[in-house]
Amino acid sequence: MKEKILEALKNSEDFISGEELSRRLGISRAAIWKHIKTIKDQGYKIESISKKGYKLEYSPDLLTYGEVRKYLETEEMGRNFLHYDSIDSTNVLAKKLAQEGAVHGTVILAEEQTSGRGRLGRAWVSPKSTGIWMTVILRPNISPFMASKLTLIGAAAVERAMEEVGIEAYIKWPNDIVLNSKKVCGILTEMSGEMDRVNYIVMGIGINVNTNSFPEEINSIATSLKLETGREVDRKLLVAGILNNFENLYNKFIIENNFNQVIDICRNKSVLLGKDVRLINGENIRKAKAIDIDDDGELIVEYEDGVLGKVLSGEISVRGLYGYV
Ligand code: BT5
Repeated sequence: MKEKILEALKNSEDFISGEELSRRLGISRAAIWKHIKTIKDQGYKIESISKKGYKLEYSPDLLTYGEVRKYLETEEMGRNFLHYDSIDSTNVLAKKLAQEGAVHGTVILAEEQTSGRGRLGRAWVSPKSTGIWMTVILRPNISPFMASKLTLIGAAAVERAMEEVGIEAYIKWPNDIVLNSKKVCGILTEMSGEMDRVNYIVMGIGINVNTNSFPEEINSIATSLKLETGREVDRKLLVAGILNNFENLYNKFIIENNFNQVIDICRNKSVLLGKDVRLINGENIRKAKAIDIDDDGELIVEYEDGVLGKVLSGEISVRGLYGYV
């Protein structure tokens, strides 16, 4: 109901009376007044004048479904959309909701995460309303070993969406998006499944959008779209753009088994190819040269002894990025 009232206010250039709203929406004027109060508490400025009614003066920069919806062109992604002011981690909640049966395409988005997570239990810095911290719940009918491909679909969708808002970003296989040699986005894909069947997958995407500064410990490796472009970027457009592109690329892969476009994007926008890299596997570090990304999304490397190898996932560091000299 709250969304409907906001919608009506947004569509009306002038004041709209409580009576009119109550007639249109079939609830009492007292109920309208209560909803208006909650909407105001969210940061919307609504002028109210007796006899005239209500007028929306200002909408805050919030990533609610009501704000994102008008840019969404999807059928499934983001059509069930849960928005939180503050939450521990969208991936953690997504897993719980997926376990309880949440539908494919459900998006959980928070303005702030108090315990955002990266891979291997690392922390993800997620300050209030300056970034995009969201997780999509997916229920693909694929075998578990295909799951790592979804991270690449996510990375390609983020790259496309950034391009659509005029930002040229690069992909650091498999889960980072990079701008001017610094990390602007990370993706965390987690799966629940059995040997031959995926139960569900949650894909968390974290993007530093309008962040002005970072804590000391990541200051040298992290950046934001605003810091690199010198302008504020509309988070709503970016969220919708990611979901639109993701649904497209995801359906091509799942329905048509067509992964070409994703691979093309990951290859053309790769920061790794042709570079000397270190493959990090716990304590084990191996030097290699990144040669290609094959049609399955695996990284092809050439080790120092000239032997070629395939890397399915993992930690890669590359000279010139994130402070590695
Ligand atoms: C990632 O892990 O890059 C995956 C990040 C996924 C975050 C999203 S936000 C929505 C969803 N909910 C969650 O709780 N998580 C997902 P990894 O490759 O392990 O990189 C983590 C490392 O990146 C950290 O150890 C830091 O060095 C660095 N880092 C932390 N916060 C950062 C930030 N905001 N921007 C750039 N780098 C950051």
